[in-house]
Amino acid sequence: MNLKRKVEIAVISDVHLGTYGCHAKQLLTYLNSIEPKKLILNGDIVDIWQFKKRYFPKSHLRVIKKIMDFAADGTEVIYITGNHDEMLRKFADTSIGNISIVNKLVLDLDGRKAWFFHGDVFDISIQNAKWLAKLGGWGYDLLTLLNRTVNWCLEKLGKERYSLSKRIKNSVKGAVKYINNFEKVAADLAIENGYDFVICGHIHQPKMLFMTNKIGKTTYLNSGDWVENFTALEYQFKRWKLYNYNKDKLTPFFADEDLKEMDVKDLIAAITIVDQPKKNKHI
Ligand SMILES: [Mn+2]
Repeated sequence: MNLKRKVEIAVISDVHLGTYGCHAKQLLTYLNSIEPKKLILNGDIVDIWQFKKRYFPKSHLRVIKKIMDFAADGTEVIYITGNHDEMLRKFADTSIGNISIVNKLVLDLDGRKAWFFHGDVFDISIQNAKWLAKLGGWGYDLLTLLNRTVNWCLEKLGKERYSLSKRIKNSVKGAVKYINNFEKVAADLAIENGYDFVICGHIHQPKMLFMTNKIGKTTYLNSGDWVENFTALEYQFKRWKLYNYNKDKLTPFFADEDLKEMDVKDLIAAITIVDQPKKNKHI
């Protein structure tokens, strides 16, 4: 019997696997409860910056295994790179089986255009982002370039890279302003480019906002994170829904038993050996 909830698209971001803040168990429970046609991983899924700390527990491996199982079972998995997993940007526009890696994504959703990107493109300066947004199609590309150049220079100078989370933690007042600006700039950029939806992550603020300016309107969505909020975005029956693990009830489901019984060695083997023959899985 299949009791999993069918969704057309599920979007998660800012999971930060490999860090102490990541709530992999809750995420796994959520992933086990759904059956998405498309799974969009909108950046900062694996925290490669933190890798040197050598923290990668079993539950974190299980999340990776689960994502690969989705792909093996026919879910289209799209990994959009973020700033904590930007090493993957080297592999942008490549795909292995049902998994593809991209820097941004545009989808047609029942005749409406949806634009997905992580959102770290606004880190360097929201002021610059504001006027670059006015450049329409060029705005995003120029911002990407600016962001990379500044971080490249900082690294060459032996300085620390730009960290939004640090900036946000530095002042609450500043954080609120920054978040508002982030949402506004993302929406302006989307309107300028004619997108009906703009879907980001990065700022760990789950949200669904209808936004207008002089030129037009758009819907801004943010999938939140699995560090504090435990949220996801779901698209089904032509509408978006913000899923909240702590508030929304899970549909009754059966955990994937084979995943539960696997030990660390098996899990590592399962996610590193390609073309592994598929076991008989009960759904
Ligand atoms: Mn990020």
